[in-house]
Amino acid sequence: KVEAVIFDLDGVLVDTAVYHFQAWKRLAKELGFDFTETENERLKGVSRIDSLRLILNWAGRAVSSEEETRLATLKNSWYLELVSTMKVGDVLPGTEDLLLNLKKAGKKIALGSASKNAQLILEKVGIAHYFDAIIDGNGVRQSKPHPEVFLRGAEALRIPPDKCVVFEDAQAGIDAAKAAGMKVIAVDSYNVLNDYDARINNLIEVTL
Ligand code: B16
Ligand code: MG
Repeated sequence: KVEAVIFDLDGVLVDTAVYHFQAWKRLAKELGFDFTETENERLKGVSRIDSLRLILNWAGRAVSSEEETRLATLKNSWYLELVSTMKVGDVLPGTEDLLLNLKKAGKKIALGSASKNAQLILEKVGIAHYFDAIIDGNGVRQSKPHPEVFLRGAEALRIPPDKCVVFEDAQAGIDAAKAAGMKVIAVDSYNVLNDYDARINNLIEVTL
C-alpha cells in the first residue's frame, strides 16, 4: 500500500521548464552559439552546473571553474527574473486537487527536486504548505539519476522506499526513483520516457 508520494517539481507541478530553456538560450546566445529544444530535453532533471557543462560541451567550449560559476549564476539570475512573474495558482493542471486529495487520504507528501529554487517556487505558486518534506538541490550531493534525493525524501517522511510513489517527467528522475526502490509514475504526454510503472499525460488523470 502506498503511504507517501514524492513529487518532482519542474515539469510535474509547475511549468518552469520553459523558463529554464529561455534562460539557457539567452546564455548560449551571449556566448555566441545556440542549442536546440531537443538538446534542452536532456537538461530536464539535471542540476544547474551539470546542465551548463553539457551545454558548453555541445558548443565545444572549455572554460575555467571561475567562469563556470559566473555563467551558472548569470543564467540563474535570468531564470529568477522569469520566475518572479509566477503567481499563486500557476501550477500545472490537476496539481491542487491531487495534493488536496492526498492530504485528505492521510498520505505523506514530499518534494524531490534538483532545483535550488524549489522552495521559492512552491511558495510563489502557493502550494508549499502541502509538503511534509522538501528535498531540493540545496541539500543533495548526487544528482538524479542517483537515488539520493528520493531516498532522503522517504527518510524525512519516515516511510520505507517501497511504500513511496514518485511522479517524474524526466528520464534521469525515473531512473533515480527506480534505483531508490520506489514505484514511479511518468508524467509524459509525448510518450518519450521508459522504465516507469505507469504513464499519465498530466495530473488530472490521477485518481487515488
Ligand atoms: P536550478 P526538477 C530541475 O528541476 C530542472 O528540471 C532542471 O532543468 C534544472 O536545471 C534543475 O532543476 C536545477 O534547477 O537551476 O533552479 O537549481 O525537475 O528536478 O524539479
Ligand atoms: Mg522535472
